[in-house]
Amino acid sequence: MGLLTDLRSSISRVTAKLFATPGQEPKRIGIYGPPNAGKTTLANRIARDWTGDAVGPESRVPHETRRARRKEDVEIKRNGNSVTIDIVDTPGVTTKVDYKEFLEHDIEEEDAVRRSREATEGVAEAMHWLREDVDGVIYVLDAAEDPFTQVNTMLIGIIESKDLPVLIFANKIDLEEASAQQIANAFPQHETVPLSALEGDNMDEVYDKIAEYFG
Ligand SMILES: Nc1nc2c(ncn2[C@@H]2O[C@H](COP(=O)(O)OP(=O)(O)O)[C@@H](O)[C@H]2O)c(=O)[nH]1
Ligand SMILES: [Mg+2]
Repeated sequence: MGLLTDLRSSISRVTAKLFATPGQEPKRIGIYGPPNAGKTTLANRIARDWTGDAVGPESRVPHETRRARRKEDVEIKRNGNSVTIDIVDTPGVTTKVDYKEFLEHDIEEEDAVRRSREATEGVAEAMHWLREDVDGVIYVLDAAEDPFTQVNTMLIGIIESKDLPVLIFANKIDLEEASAQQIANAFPQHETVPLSALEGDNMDEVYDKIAEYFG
């Protein structure tokens, strides 16, 4: 970006801040969790429900979201109140990104290596955003998977140490083997909301809680 463009965008950011109605500044809500938990499916459902367009592609291939994606100014209206949020869909945070995972999904080796490199950078980027740039976190877990992992414990710990408001979403409750209770037991200090982002189950409670926690 050129200096002039930079300057112009800083000026417009400052002016926007100066003239914004107090309390109307959108909150930046990061959607975090391990790969394949359904973060992008959820981000897309929220964006579609309230703005009509999606955030990005959902995929059975792990690490399809390798960069943070953002949808700005999503206005959620609840019980006469409205909250405006910027949804940030992040790559799944994991201890291991292996290019062989991509090979299993019929991706050529060269492409697989590139994807795994991007996924690793994406994880670093997601962690940077968590430290610097989000006002609240939606932590998405696959309710059919074991919630007791080092990554979950570490991320929830970081979120707690930053005193960020956090909601835990127990996703994929449409699956027979899903247990939202197991997730609630794993993180009793936080509120757990069961949902199916894919089927759209329990979205009313999801929006009530988003408005309550982040409004
Ligand atoms: N059964 C079921 N599958 C889901 C649900 N949400 C997402 N998925 C599937 O889980 C896979 C990963 O979803 P995605 O949103 O890309 O996960 P992300 O890696 O966390 O962004 C895709 O195949 C989705 O269709 C859900 O609520 N129920
Ligand atoms: Mg994703």
